[in-house]
Amino acid sequence: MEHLKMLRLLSYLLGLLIFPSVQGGIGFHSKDESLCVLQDAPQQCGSFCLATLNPLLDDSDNIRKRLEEIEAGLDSRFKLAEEQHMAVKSEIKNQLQEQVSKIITKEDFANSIQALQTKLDTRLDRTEEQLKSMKTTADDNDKLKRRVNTLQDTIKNLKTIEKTKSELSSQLSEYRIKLREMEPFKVSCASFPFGWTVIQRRIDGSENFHRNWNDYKYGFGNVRGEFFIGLEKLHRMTEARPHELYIKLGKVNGSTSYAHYDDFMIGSEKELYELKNLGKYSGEAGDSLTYNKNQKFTTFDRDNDLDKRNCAAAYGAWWYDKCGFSSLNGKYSKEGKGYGIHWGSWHNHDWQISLTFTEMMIRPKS
Ligand SMILES: [Ca+2]
Repeated sequence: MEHLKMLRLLSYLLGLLIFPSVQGGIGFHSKDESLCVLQDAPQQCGSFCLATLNPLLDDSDNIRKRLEEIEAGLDSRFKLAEEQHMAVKSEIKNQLQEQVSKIITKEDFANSIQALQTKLDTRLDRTEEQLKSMKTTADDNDKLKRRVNTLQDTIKNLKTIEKTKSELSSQLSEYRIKLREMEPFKVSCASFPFGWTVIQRRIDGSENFHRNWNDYKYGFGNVRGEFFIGLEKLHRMTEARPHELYIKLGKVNGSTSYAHYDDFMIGSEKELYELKNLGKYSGEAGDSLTYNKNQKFTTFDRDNDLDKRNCAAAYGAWWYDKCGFSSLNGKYSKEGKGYGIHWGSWHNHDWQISLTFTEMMIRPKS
C-alpha cells in the first residue's frame, strides 16, 4: 500500500512538473479531482497515464499554437502601433512645416518686399518732388537774378539817359542872345510853358534880391536858379519886337497859379525902365500888375514911385505907383509868411502871405 501511495504522489508531482504554467489557462481541472487514479492492476497503470497525458500533450500543441497566434497578434499590433506612430510623427512634422510655412511664406516675403518697395517709391517720389521744387526755386532765383541784372542795366541806362537828358536840358535851357550894341548874354528857357524866356525866378531864397539900381539895370543871379535878367536887356528885347508876359506863381503849400499879359514892353533907362505896356490880362491868379502900368522902376536907392516913401525899401524893387498889389522881388520867406513876395489878387491881399515861387517869362508875340 505504501508503494501505491508513493506512485500516486509521484504522478501528481509529475503533473505539476509538466503543466506548472497552464493551470486555469487551458481548461485543465485540477482542484480536488484526482487526475491520475491508479487502478488495482499495476500493469495497466502506464497505459492509463499515457491515455490521460496524451490529450494533455495534444492541448500543449494547441496552447503553443495559441501562443504563436498571440505572438503573431502582438507582432501585428506592434507593427500597427509602429505604423500609427510613424503616421502621427509624419502628421506632426507636416503640421510643423505647415505652421512654419505659414509664419514665413513666399507670399508674405513678397508682400513685405512689395510694401518696402512701395515705401521706397513714396520716399523717392517725395524726394524727387523736393528736388523738383528746389530746382524750380533755383530756376526762379536765376530768373530773378537775371531780372535784377536786367533792371540794374536798365537803371544804369536810365541814369545815363537822365544824365544826357539833364545835360541836353541844361544846354537847351540856356541860350545866348545878341542884341544891338550889347554883348551876347545867356538867358534861361522855361521848361513849361514851352518857348518862353525866363526873365526872373524865385525858388529857394538862395539869391539876394535886395539890390540897387545898377544891379537891376544889368541883372544878377544864376540863370539856372534864382536871378533877374536886367532892365536894360528887357528894354532892348521888348523894344526890338512885341512880347507877351507870363507869370507863374507858387505858395508854400505847393499850389500854383498864373497871370498872362499879351503885350509887355519896358522903356529905356532914360524912361526909368517904365512899364510902358502890359496888354490884356488873362489867367487864374488875378490881375495885380495893371495898376502899375506906366510906372517907373524903383529900387531902394532910386525912388521913382509916387508914394511918399520908397516902396522898394519896404517891398523890393518894382514898378510902383503909390506902391501896388504886386511885388515879386521882395524878401524871400521859406515859410511863406510876412511882407515879402506878393501877388495880392491871388491871396486876397493878405500881406502876411509871401509866395515861395515865381517865374516871369516873355516870348515874342506871334
Ligand atoms: Ca517914393
